[in-house]
Amino acid sequence: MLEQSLLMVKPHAFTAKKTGMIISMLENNDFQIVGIKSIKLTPELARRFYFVHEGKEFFERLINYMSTGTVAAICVEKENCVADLRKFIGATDPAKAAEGTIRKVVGVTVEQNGVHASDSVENAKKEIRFFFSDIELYSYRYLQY
Ligand code: IDP
Ligand code: MG
Repeated sequence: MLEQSLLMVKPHAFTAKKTGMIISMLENNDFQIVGIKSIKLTPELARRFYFVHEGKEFFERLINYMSTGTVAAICVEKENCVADLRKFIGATDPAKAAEGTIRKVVGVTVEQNGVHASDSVENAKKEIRFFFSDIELYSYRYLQY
């Protein structure tokens, strides 16, 4: 089924100028860009985005890290997008990420693992809505030039 998902480039990867390469990796693997922006999350916004992890041992560090610098939010579309994107980003721990995955290439540590991707169709819808309004999303899939 044609689906959309949300990929976020984390602060260290954005600062290290990896965003362009990540976009190329997505486009070269049939993920079509439907929306894209950069934003500096406040701690409050990071808390809202990662609320499911509230109370976990790493939560405060994650919130602090995610609000240290710019992130890029990218809404992508393809068949089976949510599962395919999770597979394409690789394991949470970059040391365990498979060859050719985004985290294998840009991940440094479990926290600084380069990118976030939605983990379900339902969460993808919420996360896309978190970053984008209607006029910021457009699927050119059926346009022909
Ligand atoms: P995911 O990003 O692969 O979906 P989650 O378990 O949802 O992984 O965790 C969200 C984020 O929290 C991870 O991407 C990672 O940056 C951070 N995180 C998860 N587990 C740990 C940990 O044990 N130590 C430090 N950071 C962690
Ligand atoms: Mg997750």
